[in-house]
Amino acid sequence: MSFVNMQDDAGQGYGSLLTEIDHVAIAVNDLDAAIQWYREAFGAVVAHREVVQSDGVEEALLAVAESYVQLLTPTRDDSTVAKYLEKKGEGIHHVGYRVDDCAKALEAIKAIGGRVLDEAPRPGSRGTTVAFVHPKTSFGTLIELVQE
Ligand code: CMX
Ligand code: CO
Repeated sequence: MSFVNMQDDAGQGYGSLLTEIDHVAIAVNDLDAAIQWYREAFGAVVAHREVVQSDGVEEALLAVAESYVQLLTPTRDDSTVAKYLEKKGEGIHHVGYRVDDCAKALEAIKAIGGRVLDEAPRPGSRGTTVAFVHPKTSFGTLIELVQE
């Protein structure tokens, strides 16, 4: 089996707007229990913890190389994550793709007829700029575009 290394001099994939997996987000019922499990199982520790009022969630970011595991729990009943937990139970909620320019990546999705959840980039956790893409557009995966 051959392997073609599609990288340019800067180490980026050719032409891709995606520069890194920023985070894998997992919806959990008990944030502290999930943090403890990751610590016991992997020695993983919390690099950042934050309540994001606008999304009705509290999240803990566990650093993995240049990326994060984002443990996510609702802070109120009308949070989208509360609805998710109720309907589907605990599990992978979304994937955060890191991009250099969130607005540009969002426009690229709109240009191919994609359904976006944010018409324009907005503030995310840890000072990032983010925009969400509807899972029905992206093969059943809720995507968060993350610009640091
Ligand atoms: N991943 C994949 N599919 C999902 C999903 C998810 N996380 N959440 C809902 N869906 C699917 C449902 O299964 C349902 O599909 P069917 O119609 O086939 O049954 C459909 O999407 C609609 O689901 P719903 O339960 O009615 O949910 P809503 O439309 O009310 O909300 C969504 C879903 C994606 C629009 C909403 O979660 C949203 O706006 N998310 C963006 C913001 C967000 O997730 N914030 C929290 C994280 C913040 C952070 O990371 O910092
Ligand atoms: Co996220």
